Amino acid sequence: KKRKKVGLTTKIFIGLLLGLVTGVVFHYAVPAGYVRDTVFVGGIFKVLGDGFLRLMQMLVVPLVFCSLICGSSAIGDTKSLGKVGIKTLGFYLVTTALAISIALLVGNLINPGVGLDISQLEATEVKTAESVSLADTLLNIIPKNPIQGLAEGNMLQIILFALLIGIILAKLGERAEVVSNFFAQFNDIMMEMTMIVMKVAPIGVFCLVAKTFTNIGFGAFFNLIKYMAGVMLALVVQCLVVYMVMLKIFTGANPFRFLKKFAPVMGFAFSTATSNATIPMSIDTLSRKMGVTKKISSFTIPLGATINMDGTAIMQGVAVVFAAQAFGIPLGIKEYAMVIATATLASIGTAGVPGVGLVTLTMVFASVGLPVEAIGIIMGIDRILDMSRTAVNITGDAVCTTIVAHQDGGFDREIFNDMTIK
Ligand code: DAS
Repeated sequence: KKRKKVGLTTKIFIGLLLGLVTGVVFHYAVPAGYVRDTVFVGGIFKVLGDGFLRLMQMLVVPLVFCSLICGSSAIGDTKSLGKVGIKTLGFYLVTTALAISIALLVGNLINPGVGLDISQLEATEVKTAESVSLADTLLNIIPKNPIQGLAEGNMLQIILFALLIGIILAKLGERAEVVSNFFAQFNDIMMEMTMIVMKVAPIGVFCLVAKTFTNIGFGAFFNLIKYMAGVMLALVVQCLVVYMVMLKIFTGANPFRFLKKFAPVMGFAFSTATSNATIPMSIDTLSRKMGVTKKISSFTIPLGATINMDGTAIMQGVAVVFAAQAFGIPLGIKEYAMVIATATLASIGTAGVPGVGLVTLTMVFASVGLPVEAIGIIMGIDRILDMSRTAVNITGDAVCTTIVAHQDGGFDREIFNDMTIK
Protein backbone atom coordinates (compact mmCIF):
# COMPACT_ATOMS: atom_id res chain seq x y z
CA LYS A 1 0.00 0.00 0.00
CA LYS A 2 1.55 3.29 -1.05
CA ARG A 3 2.36 5.18 2.15
CA LYS A 4 0.61 8.55 2.03
CA LYS A 5 3.29 11.19 1.50
CA VAL A 6 3.55 13.37 4.59
CA GLY A 7 2.87 16.94 3.45
CA LEU A 8 5.31 19.79 3.99
CA THR A 9 2.90 21.46 6.41
CA THR A 10 2.78 18.36 8.58
CA LYS A 11 6.56 18.08 8.51
CA ILE A 12 6.88 21.71 9.56
CA PHE A 13 4.40 21.18 12.40
CA ILE A 14 6.48 18.18 13.51
CA GLY A 15 9.67 20.25 13.27
CA LEU A 16 8.02 22.96 15.33
CA LEU A 17 6.79 20.61 18.05
CA LEU A 18 10.06 18.66 18.22
CA GLY A 19 11.98 21.94 18.34
CA LEU A 20 9.79 23.16 21.18
CA VAL A 21 10.20 19.92 23.17
CA THR A 22 13.96 19.78 22.49
CA GLY A 23 14.44 23.41 23.48
CA VAL A 24 12.49 23.09 26.70
CA VAL A 25 14.27 19.84 27.65
CA PHE A 26 17.65 21.44 26.94
CA HIS A 27 16.71 24.57 28.88
CA TYR A 28 15.49 22.80 32.01
CA ALA A 29 17.30 19.45 31.97
CA VAL A 30 20.69 20.00 30.34
CA PRO A 31 23.13 22.16 32.31
CA ALA A 32 24.62 25.11 30.45
CA GLY A 33 28.02 24.12 29.12
CA TYR A 34 30.10 23.05 26.15
CA VAL A 35 27.73 20.40 24.82
CA ARG A 36 24.53 22.37 25.12
CA ASP A 37 25.77 25.83 24.22
CA THR A 38 28.65 25.23 21.82
CA VAL A 39 27.83 21.94 20.13
CA PHE A 40 24.09 22.48 19.90
CA VAL A 41 22.91 26.05 20.36
CA GLY A 42 26.02 27.71 18.93
CA GLY A 43 26.73 24.84 16.54
CA ILE A 44 24.11 22.63 14.94
CA PHE A 45 21.06 24.76 15.75
CA LYS A 46 22.76 28.00 14.76
CA VAL A 47 24.22 26.76 11.50
CA LEU A 48 21.07 24.96 10.29
CA GLY A 49 18.63 27.50 11.75
CA ASP A 50 20.35 30.68 10.69
CA GLY A 51 21.34 28.93 7.46
CA PHE A 52 17.64 28.48 6.68
CA LEU A 53 16.99 32.11 7.60
CA ARG A 54 19.76 33.19 5.19
CA LEU A 55 18.33 30.99 2.43
CA MET A 56 15.00 32.80 2.87
CA GLN A 57 16.75 36.18 2.79
CA MET A 58 18.65 35.14 -0.34
CA LEU A 59 15.31 35.00 -2.16
CA VAL A 60 14.09 38.49 -1.31
CA VAL A 61 15.78 40.71 -3.90
CA PRO A 62 15.45 38.54 -7.03
CA LEU A 63 11.96 37.27 -6.08
CA VAL A 64 10.53 40.72 -5.37
CA PHE A 65 12.30 42.27 -8.39
CA CYS A 66 11.00 39.68 -10.87
CA SER A 67 7.49 39.20 -9.44
CA LEU A 68 6.99 42.96 -9.39
CA ILE A 69 8.21 43.38 -12.99
CA CYS A 70 5.77 40.66 -14.03
CA GLY A 71 2.96 42.09 -11.89
CA SER A 72 3.44 45.66 -13.10
CA SER A 73 3.83 44.69 -16.77
CA ALA A 74 0.48 42.93 -16.38
CA ILE A 75 -0.99 46.23 -15.16
CA GLY A 76 0.78 48.22 -17.92
CA ASP A 77 -0.58 45.71 -20.43
CA THR A 78 -4.13 46.50 -19.64
CA LYS A 79 -4.64 49.94 -21.13
CA SER A 80 -7.82 48.33 -22.40
CA LEU A 81 -8.74 47.49 -18.83
CA GLY A 82 -7.41 50.89 -17.70
CA LYS A 83 -10.45 51.92 -15.68
CA VAL A 84 -10.80 48.44 -14.17
CA GLY A 85 -7.06 48.26 -13.55
CA ILE A 86 -6.88 51.57 -11.73
CA LYS A 87 -10.01 50.78 -9.67
CA THR A 88 -8.65 47.34 -8.78
CA LEU A 89 -5.32 48.86 -7.77
CA GLY A 90 -7.15 51.41 -5.65
CA PHE A 91 -9.17 48.76 -3.79
CA TYR A 92 -6.08 46.59 -3.31
CA LEU A 93 -4.00 49.38 -1.83
CA VAL A 94 -6.82 50.61 0.43
CA THR A 95 -7.54 47.12 1.82
CA THR A 96 -3.81 46.56 2.45
CA ALA A 97 -3.37 49.87 4.25
CA LEU A 98 -6.52 49.08 6.30
CA ALA A 99 -5.12 45.63 7.10
CA ILE A 100 -1.84 46.97 8.45
CA SER A 101 -3.61 49.64 10.48
CA ILE A 102 -5.81 46.96 12.08
CA ALA A 103 -2.70 44.88 12.74
CA LEU A 104 -0.85 47.75 14.42
CA LEU A 105 -3.96 48.53 16.51
CA VAL A 106 -4.40 44.89 17.60
CA GLY A 107 -0.65 44.62 18.26
CA ASN A 108 -0.78 47.60 20.59
CA LEU A 109 -3.85 46.21 22.34
CA ILE A 110 -2.42 42.70 22.92
CA ASN A 111 1.24 43.78 23.43
CA PRO A 112 2.72 40.40 22.40
CA GLY A 113 6.34 41.42 22.89
CA VAL A 114 6.02 43.01 26.32
CA GLY A 115 7.95 41.14 29.01
CA LEU A 116 9.92 39.10 26.50
CA ASP A 117 13.48 40.31 27.00
CA ILE A 118 15.20 38.50 24.14
CA SER A 119 18.11 40.94 24.05
CA GLN A 120 19.82 38.59 26.54
CA LEU A 121 19.07 35.77 24.10
CA GLU A 122 21.32 36.95 21.31
CA ALA A 123 24.15 39.33 22.12
CA THR A 124 23.10 41.27 19.06
CA GLU A 125 23.66 44.94 18.48
CA VAL A 126 20.15 46.36 18.48
CA LYS A 127 20.13 48.73 15.52
CA THR A 128 17.94 51.68 16.43
CA ALA A 129 16.09 53.26 13.52
CA GLU A 130 18.42 56.01 12.33
CA SER A 131 16.27 59.12 12.23
CA VAL A 132 15.91 60.14 8.58
CA SER A 133 13.82 63.14 7.57
CA LEU A 134 10.65 62.41 5.59
CA ALA A 135 12.09 64.33 2.61
CA ASP A 136 15.19 62.12 2.62
CA THR A 137 13.00 59.04 3.08
CA LEU A 138 11.03 59.94 -0.04
CA LEU A 139 14.17 60.90 -1.98
CA ASN A 140 15.81 57.65 -0.92
CA ILE A 141 13.10 55.72 -2.80
CA ILE A 142 14.69 56.98 -6.04
CA PRO A 143 17.88 55.00 -6.70
CA LYS A 144 20.86 57.05 -7.86
CA ASN A 145 22.26 53.73 -9.04
CA PRO A 146 19.63 50.98 -9.38
CA ILE A 147 22.26 48.23 -9.56
CA GLN A 148 23.62 49.43 -6.22
CA GLY A 149 20.04 49.49 -4.91
CA LEU A 150 19.69 45.85 -5.94
CA ALA A 151 23.10 44.94 -4.52
CA GLU A 152 22.32 46.61 -1.18
CA GLY A 153 18.81 45.14 -1.09
CA ASN A 154 17.30 48.61 -0.80
CA MET A 155 13.77 47.32 -1.30
CA LEU A 156 11.94 50.61 -1.89
CA GLN A 157 14.43 51.48 -4.65
CA ILE A 158 14.11 47.97 -6.09
CA ILE A 159 10.30 48.22 -6.07
CA LEU A 160 10.30 51.60 -7.85
CA PHE A 161 12.82 50.42 -10.47
CA ALA A 162 10.88 47.17 -11.04
CA LEU A 163 7.56 49.03 -11.38
CA LEU A 164 9.09 51.31 -14.04
CA ILE A 165 10.62 48.39 -15.94
CA GLY A 166 7.32 46.49 -15.91
CA ILE A 167 5.23 49.38 -17.17
CA ILE A 168 7.77 50.17 -19.93
CA LEU A 169 7.92 46.49 -20.93
CA ALA A 170 4.16 46.56 -21.38
CA LYS A 171 4.43 49.76 -23.44
CA LEU A 172 7.16 48.32 -25.70
CA GLY A 173 5.16 45.12 -26.26
CA GLU A 174 6.85 42.63 -28.58
CA ARG A 175 9.78 45.01 -29.12
CA ALA A 176 10.94 43.89 -25.68
CA GLU A 177 9.53 40.37 -25.89
CA VAL A 178 12.87 38.74 -25.10
CA VAL A 179 13.31 40.82 -21.94
CA SER A 180 9.71 40.21 -20.88
CA ASN A 181 10.18 36.49 -21.33
CA PHE A 182 13.47 36.65 -19.46
CA PHE A 183 11.86 38.19 -16.39
CA ALA A 184 8.84 35.89 -16.60
CA GLN A 185 11.15 32.88 -16.71
CA PHE A 186 13.38 34.24 -13.98
CA ASN A 187 10.26 34.78 -11.89
CA ASP A 188 9.41 31.12 -12.37
CA ILE A 189 12.95 30.23 -11.28
CA MET A 190 12.61 32.30 -8.14
CA MET A 191 9.21 30.78 -7.29
CA GLU A 192 10.68 27.32 -7.81
CA MET A 193 13.65 28.26 -5.64
CA THR A 194 11.27 29.45 -2.92
CA MET A 195 9.49 26.10 -3.00
CA ILE A 196 12.85 24.31 -2.76
CA VAL A 197 13.97 26.45 0.18
CA MET A 198 10.65 25.76 1.86
CA LYS A 199 11.40 22.03 1.59
CA VAL A 200 14.15 22.42 4.17
CA ALA A 201 11.80 24.47 6.34
CA PRO A 202 11.10 21.56 8.74
CA ILE A 203 14.81 21.30 9.62
CA GLY A 204 15.24 25.06 9.74
CA VAL A 205 12.16 25.50 11.91
CA PHE A 206 13.26 22.68 14.25
CA CYS A 207 16.67 24.30 14.79
CA LEU A 208 15.37 27.86 15.14
CA VAL A 209 12.71 26.84 17.65
CA ALA A 210 15.10 24.54 19.54
CA LYS A 211 17.72 27.31 19.75
CA THR A 212 15.11 29.81 20.94
CA PHE A 213 13.59 27.60 23.61
CA THR A 214 16.96 26.29 24.80
CA ASN A 215 17.86 29.88 25.56
CA ILE A 216 14.63 31.17 26.97
CA GLY A 217 12.61 28.14 28.05
CA PHE A 218 8.92 28.76 28.40
CA GLY A 219 9.49 32.44 28.91
CA ALA A 220 8.98 33.12 25.21
CA PHE A 221 6.08 30.70 24.88
CA PHE A 222 3.34 32.95 26.16
CA ASN A 223 4.57 35.87 24.12
CA LEU A 224 4.42 33.71 21.00
CA ILE A 225 0.89 32.62 21.87
CA LYS A 226 -0.07 36.29 22.28
CA TYR A 227 1.64 37.09 18.96
CA MET A 228 -0.30 34.35 17.17
CA ALA A 229 -3.55 35.41 18.82
CA GLY A 230 -2.94 38.99 17.67
CA VAL A 231 -2.34 37.95 14.07
CA MET A 232 -5.36 35.60 14.02
CA LEU A 233 -7.63 38.26 15.55
CA ALA A 234 -6.57 40.86 12.98
CA LEU A 235 -7.03 38.32 10.15
CA VAL A 236 -10.56 37.51 11.32
CA VAL A 237 -11.47 41.21 11.57
CA GLN A 238 -10.09 41.86 8.08
CA CYS A 239 -11.85 38.86 6.54
CA LEU A 240 -15.22 38.85 8.27
CA VAL A 241 -15.66 42.57 8.95
CA VAL A 242 -13.68 44.70 6.47
CA TYR A 243 -14.21 42.53 3.39
CA MET A 244 -17.84 41.65 4.15
CA VAL A 245 -18.81 45.27 4.89
CA MET A 246 -17.13 46.37 1.62
CA LEU A 247 -18.95 43.64 -0.30
CA LYS A 248 -22.30 44.64 1.19
CA ILE A 249 -21.76 48.37 0.65
CA PHE A 250 -20.40 48.21 -2.90
CA THR A 251 -22.46 45.33 -4.33
CA GLY A 252 -25.36 44.67 -1.91
CA ALA A 253 -24.49 40.94 -2.15
CA ASN A 254 -25.16 38.72 0.88
CA PRO A 255 -21.80 38.23 2.67
CA PHE A 256 -22.79 34.86 4.19
CA ARG A 257 -23.66 33.55 0.73
CA PHE A 258 -20.30 34.80 -0.55
CA LEU A 259 -18.39 33.03 2.24
CA LYS A 260 -20.38 29.80 1.84
CA LYS A 261 -19.66 29.67 -1.90
CA PHE A 262 -16.02 30.79 -1.57
CA ALA A 263 -15.17 28.62 1.47
CA PRO A 264 -13.63 25.74 -0.56
CA VAL A 265 -11.19 28.18 -2.19
CA MET A 266 -10.23 29.56 1.22
CA GLY A 267 -9.69 25.99 2.44
CA PHE A 268 -7.44 25.22 -0.51
CA ALA A 269 -5.39 28.40 0.08
CA PHE A 270 -5.12 27.49 3.79
CA SER A 271 -3.84 23.99 3.07
CA THR A 272 -1.32 25.06 0.43
CA ALA A 273 -0.31 28.44 1.93
CA THR A 274 0.11 29.54 -1.68
CA SER A 275 -1.95 32.28 -3.35
CA ASN A 276 -0.47 31.43 -6.75
CA ALA A 277 -1.66 27.82 -6.59
CA THR A 278 -5.14 29.06 -5.70
CA ILE A 279 -5.52 31.35 -8.74
CA PRO A 280 -7.19 28.82 -11.09
CA MET A 281 -9.65 27.61 -8.43
CA SER A 282 -10.52 31.16 -7.42
CA ILE A 283 -11.25 32.29 -11.01
CA ASP A 284 -13.34 29.16 -11.70
CA THR A 285 -15.35 29.42 -8.47
CA LEU A 286 -16.00 33.14 -8.91
CA SER A 287 -17.29 32.60 -12.44
CA ARG A 288 -19.14 29.26 -12.18
CA LYS A 289 -20.65 29.57 -8.67
CA MET A 290 -20.73 33.32 -8.08
CA GLY A 291 -21.40 34.89 -11.49
CA VAL A 292 -18.25 37.02 -11.64
CA THR A 293 -17.08 37.41 -15.24
CA LYS A 294 -13.73 35.85 -16.18
CA LYS A 295 -12.95 38.87 -18.37
CA ILE A 296 -12.15 40.72 -15.16
CA SER A 297 -11.16 37.95 -12.72
CA SER A 298 -8.57 36.51 -15.12
CA PHE A 299 -6.69 39.81 -14.72
CA THR A 300 -7.52 40.89 -11.18
CA ILE A 301 -7.02 37.50 -9.44
CA PRO A 302 -3.46 36.83 -10.69
CA LEU A 303 -2.65 40.50 -10.12
CA GLY A 304 -4.03 40.25 -6.58
CA ALA A 305 -2.01 37.11 -5.90
CA THR A 306 1.07 39.15 -6.72
CA ILE A 307 0.40 42.63 -5.42
CA ASN A 308 -2.44 42.33 -2.88
CA MET A 309 -1.56 40.43 0.29
CA ASP A 310 -3.57 41.87 3.14
CA GLY A 311 -3.08 38.81 5.36
CA THR A 312 0.66 39.08 4.92
CA ALA A 313 0.61 42.78 5.74
CA ILE A 314 -1.34 41.93 8.91
CA MET A 315 1.30 39.43 10.04
CA GLN A 316 4.00 41.99 9.31
CA GLY A 317 2.23 44.71 11.27
CA VAL A 318 1.84 42.55 14.37
CA ALA A 319 5.40 41.19 13.99
CA VAL A 320 6.79 44.74 13.99
CA VAL A 321 4.97 45.54 17.25
CA PHE A 322 6.12 42.21 18.75
CA ALA A 323 9.79 42.78 17.86
CA ALA A 324 9.82 46.45 18.86
CA GLN A 325 8.36 45.57 22.28
CA ALA A 326 10.67 42.57 22.73
CA PHE A 327 13.79 44.58 21.88
CA GLY A 328 12.53 47.67 23.68
CA ILE A 329 12.73 49.83 20.56
CA PRO A 330 10.20 52.67 20.71
CA LEU A 331 8.18 53.19 17.52
CA GLY A 332 6.68 56.62 16.89
CA ILE A 333 4.10 57.78 14.34
CA LYS A 334 6.85 58.19 11.71
CA GLU A 335 8.01 54.60 12.20
CA TYR A 336 4.44 53.34 11.99
CA ALA A 337 3.90 55.34 8.78
CA MET A 338 7.13 53.80 7.45
CA VAL A 339 5.88 50.32 8.36
CA ILE A 340 2.52 50.93 6.62
CA ALA A 341 4.30 52.20 3.48
CA THR A 342 6.95 49.46 3.46
CA ALA A 343 4.58 46.61 4.26
CA THR A 344 2.12 47.84 1.59
CA LEU A 345 4.94 48.07 -0.93
CA ALA A 346 6.35 44.75 0.32
CA SER A 347 2.98 43.07 -0.23
CA ILE A 348 3.06 44.43 -3.81
CA GLY A 349 6.44 42.81 -4.41
CA THR A 350 5.66 39.49 -2.72
CA ALA A 351 4.71 36.63 -5.02
CA GLY A 352 2.08 34.25 -3.63
CA VAL A 353 4.22 31.31 -2.61
CA PRO A 354 4.70 29.79 0.87
CA GLY A 355 6.65 31.77 3.40
CA VAL A 356 7.43 34.84 1.30
CA GLY A 357 5.68 37.02 3.85
CA LEU A 358 8.45 36.11 6.25
CA VAL A 359 11.05 36.76 3.58
CA THR A 360 9.89 40.32 2.98
CA LEU A 361 9.39 40.82 6.72
CA THR A 362 13.18 41.25 6.90
CA MET A 363 12.79 44.34 4.70
CA VAL A 364 9.96 45.78 6.79
CA PHE A 365 12.10 45.30 9.92
CA ALA A 366 15.09 46.94 8.22
CA SER A 367 12.95 49.96 7.27
CA VAL A 368 12.43 50.76 10.95
CA GLY A 369 15.77 49.48 12.24
CA LEU A 370 14.40 46.35 13.96
CA PRO A 371 16.95 43.51 14.32
CA VAL A 372 16.27 40.62 11.96
CA GLU A 373 17.10 38.17 14.80
CA ALA A 374 13.56 38.68 16.09
CA ILE A 375 12.31 36.88 12.99
CA GLY A 376 14.04 33.69 14.16
CA ILE A 377 11.73 33.68 17.17
CA ILE A 378 8.48 33.93 15.24
CA MET A 379 9.63 31.87 12.25
CA GLY A 380 8.95 28.62 14.07
CA ILE A 381 5.22 29.20 14.30
CA ASP A 382 4.96 31.10 11.03
CA ARG A 383 3.61 28.24 8.94
CA ILE A 384 0.31 28.16 10.86
CA LEU A 385 -0.02 31.90 10.33
CA ASP A 386 1.09 31.59 6.69
CA MET A 387 -1.80 29.23 5.95
CA SER A 388 -4.30 31.53 7.67
CA ARG A 389 -3.03 34.73 6.09
CA THR A 390 -2.94 33.16 2.61
CA ALA A 391 -6.65 32.35 2.95
CA VAL A 392 -7.22 36.02 3.80
CA ASN A 393 -4.98 37.19 0.93
CA ILE A 394 -7.03 35.41 -1.71
CA THR A 395 -10.37 36.35 -0.11
CA GLY A 396 -9.40 40.02 -0.36
CA ASP A 397 -8.56 39.53 -4.04
CA ALA A 398 -11.94 37.85 -4.65
CA VAL A 399 -13.96 40.53 -2.82
CA CYS A 400 -12.26 43.38 -4.70
CA THR A 401 -12.72 41.46 -7.96
CA THR A 402 -16.44 41.01 -7.26
CA ILE A 403 -16.85 44.72 -6.50
CA VAL A 404 -14.98 45.83 -9.64
CA ALA A 405 -16.88 43.28 -11.76
CA HIS A 406 -20.18 44.53 -10.31
CA GLN A 407 -19.31 48.12 -11.22
CA ASP A 408 -18.32 46.97 -14.70
CA GLY A 409 -21.60 45.06 -15.19
CA GLY A 410 -19.88 41.67 -14.90
CA PHE A 411 -21.57 40.28 -11.75
CA ASP A 412 -24.54 37.94 -12.47
CA ARG A 413 -26.83 37.90 -9.41
CA GLU A 414 -28.90 34.97 -10.76
CA ILE A 415 -25.85 32.73 -10.53
CA PHE A 416 -24.65 34.28 -7.25
CA ASN A 417 -28.05 33.73 -5.55
CA ASP A 418 -28.50 30.19 -6.89
CA MET A 419 -27.34 28.04 -3.95
CA THR A 420 -27.92 24.80 -5.85
CA ILE A 421 -24.79 25.26 -8.00
CA LYS A 422 -22.09 23.01 -6.57
N1 DAS B 1 2.02 32.33 1.50
C1 DAS B 1 1.89 33.66 0.91
C2 DAS B 1 0.75 33.61 -0.11
O1 DAS B 1 0.73 32.67 -0.87
C3 DAS B 1 1.61 34.70 1.93
C4 DAS B 1 2.77 34.87 2.85
O2 DAS B 1 3.78 34.13 2.80
O3 DAS B 1 2.68 35.78 3.68
O4 DAS B 1 -0.08 34.54 -0.13
